[in-house]
Amino acid sequence: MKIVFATGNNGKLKEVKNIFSSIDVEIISPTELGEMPEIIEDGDTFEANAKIKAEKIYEMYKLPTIGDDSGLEVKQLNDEPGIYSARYAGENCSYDDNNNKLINELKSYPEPHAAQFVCCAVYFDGENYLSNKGLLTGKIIKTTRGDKGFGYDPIFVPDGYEQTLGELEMNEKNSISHRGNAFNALKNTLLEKGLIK
Ligand code: ITT
Repeated sequence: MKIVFATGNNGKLKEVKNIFSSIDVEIISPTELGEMPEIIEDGDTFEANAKIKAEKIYEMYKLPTIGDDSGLEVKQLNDEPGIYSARYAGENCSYDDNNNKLINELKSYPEPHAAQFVCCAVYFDGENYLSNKGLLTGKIIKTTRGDKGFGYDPIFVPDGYEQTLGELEMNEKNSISHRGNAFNALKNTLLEKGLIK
């Protein structure tokens, strides 16, 4: 069976394909089906935005769909950038732009810079609505390390680790990450409810 993953982010897509690779479910992106439309994410929570993505793509392809909205909350910055993580340094900014802006913003605060990643995964198939949230706590460091993963991974060190997420293999990141936690819980609920096998 196929589940559409309503994302245009290739880093997320690889991770979620990996999470579902152990069972007989094919995770497919809107781009692989035809096109990924522009989606206005005007919700004020991670769940609201994940729901907007899942419903919009379900309406396009009429296949069971999962949306993911995620981001980084930095304690000393009152949980910013939060739901605005993708465009923290402005429209069309790069991951490097975001990382540099965050490192600069944190210069005037004492270390450690506690932070957490949040991911909300929402499943919608026209009838069933399921939602799961996952967290990963850690700290932001002053220089980038590692070229695996995406986004803020090179400047985020998970609690209990020396390496950044950018230095971890995908399997290891998925075993502890906000996305791994949210999607593994969602996968288990879908299995329990018999919505996937
Ligand atoms: P889609 O909406 O198409 O899924 P997006 O990148 O715009 O892609 P979000 O709106 O959920 O997705 O923004 C999430 C941003 O938060 C993402 O672009 C990264 O900057 C950051 N982020 C989320 N999860 C991350 C992770 O596992 N590692 C590093 N950065 C992450």
